[in-house]
Amino acid sequence: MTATERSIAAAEKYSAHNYHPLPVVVATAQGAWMTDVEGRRYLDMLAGYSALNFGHGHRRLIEAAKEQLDRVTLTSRAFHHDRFGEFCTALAELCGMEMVLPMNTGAEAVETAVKTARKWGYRVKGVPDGKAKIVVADNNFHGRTTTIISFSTDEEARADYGPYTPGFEIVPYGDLAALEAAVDEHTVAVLLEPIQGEAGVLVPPAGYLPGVRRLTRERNVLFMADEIQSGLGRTGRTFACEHEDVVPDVYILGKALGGGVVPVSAVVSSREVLGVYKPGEHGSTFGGNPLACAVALEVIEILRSGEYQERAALLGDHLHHELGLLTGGPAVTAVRGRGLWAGVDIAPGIGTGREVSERLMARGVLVKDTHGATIRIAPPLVISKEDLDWGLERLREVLTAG
Ligand code: IF1
Repeated sequence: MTATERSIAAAEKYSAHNYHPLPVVVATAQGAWMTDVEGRRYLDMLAGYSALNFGHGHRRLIEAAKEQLDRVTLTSRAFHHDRFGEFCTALAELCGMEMVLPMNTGAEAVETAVKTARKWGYRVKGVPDGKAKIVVADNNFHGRTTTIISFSTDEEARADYGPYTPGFEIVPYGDLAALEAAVDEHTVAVLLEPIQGEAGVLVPPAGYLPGVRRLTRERNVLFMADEIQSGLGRTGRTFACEHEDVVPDVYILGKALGGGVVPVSAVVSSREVLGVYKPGEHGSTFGGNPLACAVALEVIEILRSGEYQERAALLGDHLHHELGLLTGGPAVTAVRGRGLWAGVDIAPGIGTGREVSERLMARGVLVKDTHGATIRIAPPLVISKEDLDWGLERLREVLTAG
């Protein structure tokens, strides 16, 4: 057996089959490239679903982690530590907000946002206890906890997990009239991805996000933007909401906030909103730990220069120009996205998203399919134009080889 076969066999035998990974076993990675156990190199065009915006092994992030490892890695929130106040200050400033509640995974941050909106609804807005409603969009993806899949429209994500958490209403994404009709006196928040990732990198119609902003402000409802995948440079701006000059009441962040080194997530908002918490009302063992804060502080410092946002904007224009040339041909039926983020719909005759992903893997490019016929392209923002063009050439080969 090869090293690849041995590793996959062990995973098959001893891990639950809640994923169907491509048959590649990564051993090392640097920048936009990964190397498997056989020494074969692959261009990473998934970047950990945007957790690796700054690439694999970013020197400043690794150094920040190494330095903190020799100081203190965990205190719990029972005590202060010397990176915590610094991290919360820097993140609040990056977001133009007043307060931060740090967690670890994206789903934990979304759950925290749901709890925050409900508590704000009862304690500030004056919604009767137990009546709080949160409006979400169809085809959303906000994580995989029992409450979050309760408002999913993806049967694969929610089947067999009932009974489901009540208090959510689903409206069509991009439909302002439907959203307006759903918001009532018990509505405490609207929770949306500014661009829907798992749904296939769906950019909402122009004017939708500003319309959501206007409506939620008029109705005293929190606009909570899940920027876990769309945020922190991916679309060519720090936040995807910026493309339409929208500032939500609440940012929900994760993935790239930890630089692909450690899980770091957070809810960022005003003192009026996050000020609803009293000690003991919410928490997490690892939330805001020293190692997470040290790495996230370096991520925030990197983002402050705007260099990665600029790269994603410029290279993203090139990416979408090249993908646009494929659209309308026999192989690609549609392309969507912003910045260094694209969803490419493959024509049925060419193959499924999974089949195209496997053909790309054979040519040294790693992407992830989503919902059957779409492949997601989201390389680390550190990718060079040459490497991006090399990856696009492999895609053209796969799409024309048939
Ligand atoms: C998997 C999808 C992407 C997210 C948004 C919250 C979370 C995610 C907008 C939760 C996480 C990940 C989860 C991962 C694959 C990936 C994914 F395919 F699942 F839907 F990116 F599109 N909000 N997305 O995208 O963050 O708890 O995972 O840290 O579950 O397979 P998490």
